[in-house]
Order: sequence, then structure tokens, then C-alpha cells
Amino acid sequence: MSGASWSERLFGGLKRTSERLGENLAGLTGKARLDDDDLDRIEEALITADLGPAMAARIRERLAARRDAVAGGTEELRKIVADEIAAVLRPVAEPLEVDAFPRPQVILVIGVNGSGKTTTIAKLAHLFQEQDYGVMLVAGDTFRAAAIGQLKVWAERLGVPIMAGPEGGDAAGIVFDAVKQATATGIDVLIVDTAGRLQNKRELMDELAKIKRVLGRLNPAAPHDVVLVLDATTGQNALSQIDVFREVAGVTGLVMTKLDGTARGGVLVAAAERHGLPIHAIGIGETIDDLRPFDADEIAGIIAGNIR
Ligand SMILES: Nc1nc2c(ncn2[C@@H]2O[C@H](COP(=O)(O)OP(=O)(O)O)[C@@H](O)[C@H]2O)c(=O)[nH]1
Ligand SMILES: [Mg+2]
Repeated sequence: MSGASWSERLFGGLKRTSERLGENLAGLTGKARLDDDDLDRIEEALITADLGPAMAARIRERLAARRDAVAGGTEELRKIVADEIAAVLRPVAEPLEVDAFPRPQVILVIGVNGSGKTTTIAKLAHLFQEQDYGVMLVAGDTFRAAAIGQLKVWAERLGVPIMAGPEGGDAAGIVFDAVKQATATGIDVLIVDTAGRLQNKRELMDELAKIKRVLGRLNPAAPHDVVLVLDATTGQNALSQIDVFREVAGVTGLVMTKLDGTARGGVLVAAAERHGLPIHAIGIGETIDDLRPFDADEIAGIIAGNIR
């Protein structure tokens, strides 16, 4: 691992959100009771901190029921906020388990270009290897030669087999061959990289549908997971990507990347509140070790300013 520690980087990604809230709560010191103006201000701060209007309204409601909590100092308010955020995040914190039978478990990884799909695939492969699972990768993003090359480099570094075709090749065909080979060689987890051309929704939809059809022909349970990779730095845009990809590909879970640096990590909470999809893990850097389990209480604590 390089540079700042895991938690330091996660703090970075959630800073924008926690600071907005912190500044507002600090302004309430010395009050005996929260009034409506205070609640308005907190609610607005939460919205502008990317938590989204529904989550902000929930927290407002909780605080409105505990107006006297402010007398206990900002500490007491932070606890209420953290509890409410954690209550939303806990049910969606769900690691990606390898439990498919028959093997292999097929994980389709989707998302817009640049969101961090290929990097996340390498990180997941590494995680599964550490758990002694046999992993294989498939270069289903055949649109760009560089995308195929990038996955090959990761496969080589990790020492895992990869199935790849030529640039412009038929992704579904390659996936079909990969499942057959993975089945024949006793692979536990097959992770499929895909293209993310959101600007052509029709084409994207057709391609993902075709891949899913081909997979289903070999094993009706496949793909077992359809993991949408989201870039936390895109803020609210990540939410509309969930809408689109749910529609085109039937997302079963999320990984949010780039929760380090200048991320707008609060959007994670908005996503959880709005969609209730499992959040499998978070990305906090570019190396293989920079995938972290999604810990609801930790994230809620950081946002509310309880963990520092
Ligand atoms: N800081 C940071 N960068 C990341 C993370 N995940 C991916 N990246 C970077 O984002 C860029 C795009 O990633 P890539 O995996 O190629 O995205 P893809 O187009 O969706 O396959 C690369 O430069 C990655 O190194 C992360 O968690 N944190
Ligand atoms: Mg890629």
C-alpha cells in the first residue's frame, strides 16, 4: 500500500460531506433547543453535502424529535445523525460471496468508461485469490484495444487465466468460450469486464442483453452477480447511472470507487437510501490492495464527524 493509510484516504473521500455537516452543527453550540431554522439549515447542509433530499429529510425528522439534544453539545447531535445514516447503510453492506453451485460463479461488471471497472475487477480477483478461489477474467470490453491490454496486464500480474479476443470482437462469444473453459478447468469465479458506452444506450443495452442471454444458456443462474461500478467523484451523476444500468442490465450490487481524494462520497448514502442495492465494497486507490469492505458504521461515523 502506498502513501496515506486506508482510513486517511477514506476521510478524504468523505470530507466534503462531513465538513458541510460539521460546520453547521458547530454553529449550534450553546443552544438549549433546536428551532425550525436550525433544522432547515441542517437539512440544507445535508442536501448540499450529497446525501440527497430523502436522507436529509429523514435526519431532520430524527433531530426534530430530539430538539433538546443540542443541549448535550454537537457530540449528541452527531450521534443522532450517525445512527440514522448507519440505519440506512447497514442493510446494504453485503460483501460479494462466492457461493454459486455449480461453479463457476459469473460476475458481470458494468459501468461507464472510466468508472473503475477494470481496476475493480483486478482488486476483486486479488481478494478472491486470497480466499483460495480459482479466478478467471474475461475481456468483454472489446471496444478498445487498450481495454483488453489493460486487463491482460492485470491478469499477468495476478497470475490468473484470462480469455480475450481481438479488438472489435463479439463480447458475447468471448464470454461464452470463457464460461466453457472455466467450467472445464474448475474455476470458481469468472469475472467479466464489459464496455461502458453510455452515450449509445441502445447498443449498450443490446450488448449486455446478449451477454446475459449467452450466459443464461450455459447456466440459468448466470450471471450470478451484475455489479455496477460507480465513480464517487461524479456525485449526483452516479445516481442517474444507477437508474440507467438497472434498466439496461438488472444490477444486483454496487461497488463505489475513488472514495479517496476529492470524492463526493456522500452520494453513497443517497444511493443506499434511494435504491437499497447491496454495496459490496469501496475503492480507495489505484492499487490492488485498495478495495475495502463496505463498513456502514465506519462510513456513518466519518460523515457525522464521530470518527476522526
Ligand atoms: N483514486 C482512485 N482511482 C481509481 C480507483 N479505481 C480506479 N481508479 C482509476 O480510475 C481510472 C479508470 O479506471 P479503469 O479501471 O480503467 O476504469 P474502466 O474504464 O471503468 O475500466 C484509472 O486511472 C484507475 O487507476 C479508486 O478507487 N481510486
Ligand atoms: Mg476498463
